Amino acid sequence: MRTNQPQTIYLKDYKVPPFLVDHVDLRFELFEEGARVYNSMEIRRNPEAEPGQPLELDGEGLELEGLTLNGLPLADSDYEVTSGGLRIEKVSDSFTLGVVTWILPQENTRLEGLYKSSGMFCTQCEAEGFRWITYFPDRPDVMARFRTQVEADKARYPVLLSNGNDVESGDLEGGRHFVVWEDPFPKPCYLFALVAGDLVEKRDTFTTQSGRDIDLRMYVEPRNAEKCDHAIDSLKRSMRWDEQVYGREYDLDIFMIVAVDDFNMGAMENKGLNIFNSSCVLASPDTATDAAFQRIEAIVAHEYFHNWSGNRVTCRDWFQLSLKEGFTVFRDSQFSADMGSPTVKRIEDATLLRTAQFAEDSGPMAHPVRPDSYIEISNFYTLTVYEKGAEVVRMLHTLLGAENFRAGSDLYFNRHDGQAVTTDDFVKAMEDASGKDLTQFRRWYGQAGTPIVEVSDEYDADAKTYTLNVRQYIPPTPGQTEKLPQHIPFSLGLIGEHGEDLPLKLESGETDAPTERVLELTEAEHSFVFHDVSEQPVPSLLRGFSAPVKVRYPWTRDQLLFLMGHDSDGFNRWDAGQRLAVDVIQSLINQPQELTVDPRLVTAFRQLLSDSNLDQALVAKMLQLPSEAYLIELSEAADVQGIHKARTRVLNQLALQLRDELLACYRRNREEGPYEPTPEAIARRSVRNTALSWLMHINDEEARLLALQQFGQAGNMTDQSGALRALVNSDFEEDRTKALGDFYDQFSQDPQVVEQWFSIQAGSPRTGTLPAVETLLEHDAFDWKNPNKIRSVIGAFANQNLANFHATDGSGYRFLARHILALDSTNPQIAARLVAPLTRWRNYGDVYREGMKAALEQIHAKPDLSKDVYEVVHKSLVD
Ligand code: B3K
Ligand code: ZN
Repeated sequence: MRTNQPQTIYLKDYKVPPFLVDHVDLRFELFEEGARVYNSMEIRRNPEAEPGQPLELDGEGLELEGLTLNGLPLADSDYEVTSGGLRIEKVSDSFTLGVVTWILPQENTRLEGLYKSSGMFCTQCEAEGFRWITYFPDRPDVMARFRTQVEADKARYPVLLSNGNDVESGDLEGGRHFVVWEDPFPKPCYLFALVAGDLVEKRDTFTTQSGRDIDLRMYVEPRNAEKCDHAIDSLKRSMRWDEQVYGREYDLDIFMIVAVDDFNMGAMENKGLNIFNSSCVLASPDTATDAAFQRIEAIVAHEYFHNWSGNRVTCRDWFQLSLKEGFTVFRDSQFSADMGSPTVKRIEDATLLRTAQFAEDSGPMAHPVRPDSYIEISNFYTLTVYEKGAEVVRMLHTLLGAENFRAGSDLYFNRHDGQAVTTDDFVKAMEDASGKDLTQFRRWYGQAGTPIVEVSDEYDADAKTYTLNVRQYIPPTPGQTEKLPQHIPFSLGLIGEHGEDLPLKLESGETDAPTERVLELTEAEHSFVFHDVSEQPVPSLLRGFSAPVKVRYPWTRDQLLFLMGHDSDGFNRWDAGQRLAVDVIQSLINQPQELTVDPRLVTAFRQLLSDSNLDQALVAKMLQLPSEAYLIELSEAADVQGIHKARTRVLNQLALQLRDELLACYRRNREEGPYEPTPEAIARRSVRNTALSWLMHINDEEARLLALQQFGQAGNMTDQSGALRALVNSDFEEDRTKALGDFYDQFSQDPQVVEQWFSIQAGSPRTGTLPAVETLLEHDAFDWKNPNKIRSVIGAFANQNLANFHATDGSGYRFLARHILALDSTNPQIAARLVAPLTRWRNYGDVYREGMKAALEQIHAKPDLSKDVYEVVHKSLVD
């Protein structure tokens, strides 16, 4: 067992920093055996803090080599090195502190602070990584101007980068050289970055709306030189969009992007020097799928948008993380909607939220968008803070309207530029600019859990009134048993018998009534009466997923079919299809084989496959059956094997009955011309690859030939990996083995493609059996130090391959626990993320629960468990 209980940090304990740092002068000497960091800080007492406090700086894993106060060495008795930092009891009101530390980037497997990744030095400081580089007040409300000198061997590390502008460079003795960087904008140390390596530079220019030329520079390893165009184009589109939609212009003269292979997450918005996981920035049509192209565009935009929402205006403390993340995710999702299909983007966001964030909300780690406490902040980079946080901002946009929202964001940026602020400051700016009272709306930040909105209706044919009764409540979450009603924008329409939208008259005789309204739910219960309704309508509820809530209404299958075919809201058309499929699948769980799939579902899918006048981007989404993960989320005591079998049965039945339509659809959507990642082309590829995968599920011989042909002749990775995935999920064992071998031989030198190759296998119910996954871990290309490889094998197995992971003998759980324990010592952040599939053990059926719990207990018992893993495991086990 862990001997010392890790400390919990509370929002209510927040105090302003006792000392401020105005300026930091850093000098890095990078060597093969380690790095020396010279840090000189101009510090002064914070006039707003309690007087007389000692100076305390954060530091972890540092070897202190020198310490001076105003240039004079400090005596040993004048300071104390503690486990988490450095304490100097007596200091004056303003002084310069010099610190020299020696660190070991080569041995840094945690990938926070300064570390080495394939021969280059790089950093990751958010949230609390800077303390692994030097002693410093490592908190976001201390904002300083940074000057950074980087020194290294010139031949090995010709490129030396840091934040801001390069102001000086030159040669040093012994084949070494240096570059000095100056960042004129004060920033918290979590935005500090350094890169040193042998990298090629790709250059471009962007002219801002006010006519300034910005130097765009992308740095990658030479083998990746041809994979930069998409990221650079995405960056330019993002820069233009942020000017047009938010009036935000870039502020430095240079904007740099660097790709590194070993990275704990997707990317990082360091001021002027964004660092990316290679898999989230490098792309070429023959190595990256459509999904990767879209992900890259979104992440490049996200990091760029942080320059205003995060960097110019930053967070006061880490409880406010959603201030920058929720807002920036909302901004990147608006951007992606504008670049492609808004309905498809909304479907993707809602799917992620309903599958994974709702699960988080009903599990042991449930927390508000603005958490009240944490043990390890890295564990709070969650779907709740990011995606639900973005939904909260979206609801503000809906409630205020686009114009007031823009006025609110202008006020927010102008009022708080250069400051570290709170989510409440954000809402206040929206409130002040719009004049709308957002008092109750603020509960979205403080209450955890997914609101449930129950709807019932009555139609009075004589009075021609239609009444909607709406009730909202939030189930209890850990530490929050009583919840108050929230302010929910609830968008709806009513559909008449011919599929037309009916006018929504809240008063009888109302003229020009709209056919869509956003009702504002504020009470626990409401009744809305619509007048002059001449026939019993079908309600289209929560159009566009206007709030992150669960809607309950007793739809019949016929009503869902009707909405699928007629709803003018594309999102709700898709949603009706999902609800229908969920209902059909759920009704077949553990039912006798003779029970057939509802023929109405078959008819609905036939229509989707055959009508080429439908929006193919929407059709591509509507053809996807609800995932096993979503079906599990919807269950009380999930029967994973039952869900897997029922879903597979529906898939097989649909494929058998629609074979001819699937083949025709495949042929109709065959690729023509050169690869283009446009929404239309992406939709076509998605539809045809879905058709192929369904046909391969039933081992269709004609489809087999098409799959082999597509695999061999594909001109892009979407089609090539689509064919590979279809082969892998078929019973054509010989073809599958050969295709996997050929694919590896073709791409063995490309880490991003090898990661796809791993995840296709580990995520497949056919090829991802536990022994096969164990074999993948032994593969030469697997690397325990590379988070992408860990995610593509262990992550894909535990999160996508649910039938094998949840084997009823518990072997999948023991496997995961074993690897979490090993990773806990090398990379605690990654280890903690891998615990997630075990945390909701209480929501599973009896045959699963004990095994999941036992795995958690086994992890919990490790002595000196990292606080990252401890927090997740401990919270999962407490009653
Ligand atoms: N801000 C970073 C995330 C940092 C995660 C640190 N554990 C990337 C982003 O959200 O843009
Ligand atoms: Zn972000």
